[in-house]
Amino acid sequence: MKRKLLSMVLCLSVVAAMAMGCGNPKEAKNEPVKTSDAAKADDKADANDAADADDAADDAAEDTSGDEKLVVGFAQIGQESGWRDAETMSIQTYAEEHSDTIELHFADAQQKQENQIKAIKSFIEQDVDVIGLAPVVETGWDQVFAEAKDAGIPIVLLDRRADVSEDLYTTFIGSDFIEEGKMAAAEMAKLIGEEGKIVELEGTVGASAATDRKKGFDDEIAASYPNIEIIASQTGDFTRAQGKEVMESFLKSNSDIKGVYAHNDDMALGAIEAIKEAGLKPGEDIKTVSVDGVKDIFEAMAAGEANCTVECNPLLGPLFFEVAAQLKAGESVEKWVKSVDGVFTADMAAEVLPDRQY
Ligand code: GYE
Repeated sequence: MKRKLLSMVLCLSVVAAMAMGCGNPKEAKNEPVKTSDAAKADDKADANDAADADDAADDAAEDTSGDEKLVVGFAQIGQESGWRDAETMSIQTYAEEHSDTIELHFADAQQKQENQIKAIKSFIEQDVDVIGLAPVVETGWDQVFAEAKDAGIPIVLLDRRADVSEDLYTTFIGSDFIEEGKMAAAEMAKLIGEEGKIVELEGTVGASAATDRKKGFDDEIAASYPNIEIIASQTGDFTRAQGKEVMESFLKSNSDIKGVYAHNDDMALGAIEAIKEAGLKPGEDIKTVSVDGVKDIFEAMAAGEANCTVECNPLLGPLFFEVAAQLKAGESVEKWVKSVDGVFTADMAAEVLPDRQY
């Protein structure tokens, strides 16, 4: 009882801190974190037919468990971006709304792989039904995944891939990052008239979302746009602060940058600040293309300060629990449950902005 109260207090401060935009208290330990009613209001949107997923997850959880709950451990990366916060909210809200059939153990690894590994080990000890993981980097998972496999607990990779043999995880739910990079390259080419110097802000070193967004973009530029030159490419770790810092240094050493491609919107938003501080106009003097589709980039596009975003939907909670319920029921799932991404340009921003859910 005491524990429940503590977790509610914790969760209320999480939601309050998130609402103020200052990040939430770190959850280094594997304490279950529950969300409050306030959070639910923010996360009503459907992700990839989330409504269907919602029903199916409900059915599956009820059909298979009787009065036994679906117990899921989720090892989140951290709070590096608006996208990540939206995903966390989607997972926690879904679990809270289905607390009669679902028990969620949530860990925030504060961007550290060692914390994610610790969380997985503790989920194994707790003998959860399914382990969910957004792997901060691609490599280094073999041993702990093998431990989960030995314990008979399936691993579901959410939103980023892990570089392990296929028998060590059940499925990957997420986007085709190479395709996102290619779409971004085509948009950048259009924006700058297929010629000129551009710079690239990369995501976290070793993260599949960064490696593949770079590969898709760079390969497409090299193959189809001989007059576009990527003059600098450096990591900004998927954060706004580092996106700004790296862009500042790019601007100091180059005077003729025509475009910036950022592996996520937060880094683009940081770059926009740096461009303004350098006395240039983002969206005009320097065009922007980024990935995610968070509300802030739509606002920047509507204000004429950003040009394009490739949407990557973070509202994966319903789908994740649907898959978890299927696994608990012993059903097989596809090896890759693919998210569908789309391109949004500045001219669409004002119209779609009121309906953006994250
Ligand atoms: O694009 C970025 C986040 O893994 C797809 O991680 C995700 C990426 C997302 O921090 O904003």
